[in-house]
Amino acid sequence: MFPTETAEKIKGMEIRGAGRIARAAAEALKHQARDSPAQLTAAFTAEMERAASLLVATRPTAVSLPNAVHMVMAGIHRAKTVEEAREGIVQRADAFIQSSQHAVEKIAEFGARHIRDGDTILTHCNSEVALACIIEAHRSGKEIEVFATEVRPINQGLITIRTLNDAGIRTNFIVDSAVRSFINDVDIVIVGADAVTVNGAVVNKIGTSQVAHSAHEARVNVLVAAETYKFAPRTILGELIPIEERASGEVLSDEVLRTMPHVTVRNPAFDVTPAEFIDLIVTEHGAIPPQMAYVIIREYLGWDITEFDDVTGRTAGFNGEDAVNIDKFF
Ligand code: RUB
Repeated sequence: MFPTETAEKIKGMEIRGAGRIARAAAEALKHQARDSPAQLTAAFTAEMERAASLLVATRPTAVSLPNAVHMVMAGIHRAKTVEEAREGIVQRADAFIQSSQHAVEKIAEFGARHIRDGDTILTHCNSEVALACIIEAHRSGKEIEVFATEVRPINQGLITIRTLNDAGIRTNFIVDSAVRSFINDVDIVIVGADAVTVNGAVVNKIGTSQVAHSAHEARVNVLVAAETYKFAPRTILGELIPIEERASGEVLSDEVLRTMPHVTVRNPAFDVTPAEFIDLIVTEHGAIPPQMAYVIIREYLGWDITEFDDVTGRTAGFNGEDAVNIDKFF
């Protein structure tokens, strides 16, 4: 799929979930690079940068998206010929996709070890990597049960219960507001992440912070499953993660809303869970306490603390290809 179509699908949430968005963007850049008719490196670079910006603009919160685009675009300005630039993009896109899939498998293996035989797990939203941990625990023979939330307003919980059902895992489907009523029946909360900031806060589907708060109060451990490319380098510079606010129609129909001129619908798609409500973040390199997020950003993303101003890896503070060493993901 090419960037325009991929961008539409990401915006329309046909492609969703931070990991899938990142892989789809890498794939789209690869297709664009392969198909580009550009003869000159400047024209090729401009075309790729347009595609990169289009993809990055689709959803503002999942940091996996700019990180993936950054990794794929890294070094494009150093290529001497179009062929060299094209090959670089294709190679880095393939490497990113492969390392991302490998990361999910590794996290599943590590995360499953935190689930004990007989545990009841609560999950919120639909996270590929959180579900991979749960499914791996089940596959390894542990007797487990899951509470899965509905996830208003888009109901991603329906995808989650379908996946859990297909894996043969006993699942309870609850409305979001029932979390506190059931939290004492839960042994561990496992969720995914759209972004992890330098201070260990986790940005994930709206409602995650309420779930984590309830779990903290009930002394239930909260585990976040997050690949390292979901960590947000720019938070080192004090940048905040923008929280996407989506259309009111997802919550209340325009027809009904029109009858209540004094009412405004607010529909943030994500919220921020502070580090103090999170016990562990499981990455493909192992589990860390949230307070160690900075180390992941430094060691595995390789971003410099100095300023950088775009997603293409051109500017100061980003050390080019060596800095984003995709091999580090393996
Ligand atoms: C999805 C969501 C997921 C994270 C992690 O939100 O919040 O928990 O993206 O997912 P949306 P994954 O449905 O709005 O994209 O583990 O699959 O990357």
